[in-house]
Amino acid sequence: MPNQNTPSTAKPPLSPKSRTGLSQRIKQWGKELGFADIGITDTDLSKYEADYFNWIGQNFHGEMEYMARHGTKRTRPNELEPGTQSIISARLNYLDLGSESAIEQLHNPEQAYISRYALGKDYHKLLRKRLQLLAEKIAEEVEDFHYRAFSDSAPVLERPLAQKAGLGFIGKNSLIIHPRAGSWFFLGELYTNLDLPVDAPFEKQGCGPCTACIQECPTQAILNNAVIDARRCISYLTIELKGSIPEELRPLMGNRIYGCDDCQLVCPWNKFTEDTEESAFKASNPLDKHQGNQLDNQSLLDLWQWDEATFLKTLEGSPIRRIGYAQWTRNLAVSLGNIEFSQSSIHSKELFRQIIIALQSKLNQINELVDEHILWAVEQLQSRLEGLAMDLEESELTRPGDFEFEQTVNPLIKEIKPFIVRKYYLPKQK
Ligand code: B12
Ligand code: SF4
Ligand code: SF4
Repeated sequence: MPNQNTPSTAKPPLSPKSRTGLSQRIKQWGKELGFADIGITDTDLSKYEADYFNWIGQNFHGEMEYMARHGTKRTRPNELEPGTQSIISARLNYLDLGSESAIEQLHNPEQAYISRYALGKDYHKLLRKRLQLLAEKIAEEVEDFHYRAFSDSAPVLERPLAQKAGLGFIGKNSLIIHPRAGSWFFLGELYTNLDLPVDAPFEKQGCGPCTACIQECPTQAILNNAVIDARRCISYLTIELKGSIPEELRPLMGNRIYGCDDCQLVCPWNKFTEDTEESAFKASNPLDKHQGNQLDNQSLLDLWQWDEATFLKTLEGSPIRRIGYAQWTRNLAVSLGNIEFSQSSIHSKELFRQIIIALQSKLNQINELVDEHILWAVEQLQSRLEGLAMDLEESELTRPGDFEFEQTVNPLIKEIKPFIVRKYYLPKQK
């Protein structure tokens, strides 16, 4: 295991008593460094190994080839870092309770919905740096301390490790949930060569009879045993999938252009969500200092106007930049194609036309993949325009007292996803 630190002076090996004292101090230091919680566990993930390979075997990882690439390194920490004895698992809150209401954005088809974890700066480096600071504290006390810090950056089974370290239970949405803090946090780990006392795993599964996330998932990606078919998950479709988004799933994505939060928004445990203390994760964190853009309140059409230079400059430091301009444009095209208006038909017709012109202005500019999604979006809007024209004709024929047309509208139409999230659980905004 590479030693990422350089201990200065020689110190005697730790006694059992001082190991317990050290683990308590690690937790204290973790809190001082801003982690919401720290737990310690060993390297035995045998209980989860079969589940993991069943998931891969069913191809639920889709095109995330890196999920299958590392053999048993993910489920056997010593194969990733020989000499690992204890794993320190940490969680860091990211939800900015001061940001624009997620539900209002989701319910407004003209607005762009960006997953709450991506409203501020990229978490990967931030978490690893913070873990490194924790490791440096440990190194001041322990001779021959070896470690490696991870956060979504290597073949590590982060959720099972967090559950074993007592940070929360694995919900039916597959996320780690703490009954007093919900699920809006990132996970990170220190693999260490220390033999520390382990914490009790979080044994109680807290979902009970609730199935809200399974029912509300717009694409029905959650199988009822806490297993996600990533190929259907909007997070995968918008971030991980590089190619063409399956046509049958496009209408279900609604206005979600980067990631998806529905299975957290509907989770009752999230009424206990803690506000993030990290300024880097605040939506008000100006990603581009010159423009002060906030990603929690942007319209699809405004984002569509960005050229590649604006995309790269504005999203400096944001995780969104990783998907690149072409994929960003692909996602926006799908959401523009999903727009439905509730205003008067004449108003809608005008807006549809504007959007079609905006979409067509980017044809033949980026690549064939983007063009294919633009053409799909234009087709959707055109067919809706034709529908509106028919509605207009029908309403001209409708005389006062003639409600026949209204009555034949399917009452379930109001329940059609993707814009409807029936209930959600977040603490009141500050
Ligand atoms: C691949 C991946 C994805 C994929 C696949 C999701 C998935 N559920 O597997 C996609 C792109 C869809 C995705 C989406 C999201 N992700 Co993601 N993702 C990962 C990643 C890189 C690997 C996860 C993995 O190993 N999946 C494979 C499955 C099989 O493993 P697993 O879900 O952990 O399942 C094991 C256990 O749940 C267990 N298990 C389940 N039920 C039971 C029951 C029993 C009895 C037992 C014994 C075991 C057991 O067995 C499984 C196999 O070992 C991790 C980072 C990491 N390295 O771990 C982040 C991670 C899981 N993602 C994270 C986040 C935040 C998200 C999103 C919320 C982002 C967003 N807003 O768009 C969504 C949420 C979607 C969802 N409901 O999962 C966070 C989760 C934090 C948390 N509180 O749990 C992580 C940990 C990243 C981080 N460092 O913070 N993600
Ligand atoms: S992130 Fe969205 S699409 Fe993915 S499982 Fe959760 S609700 Fe479903
Ligand atoms: S929404 Fe309900 S079923 Fe889903 S994770 Fe939360 S408590 Fe569990």
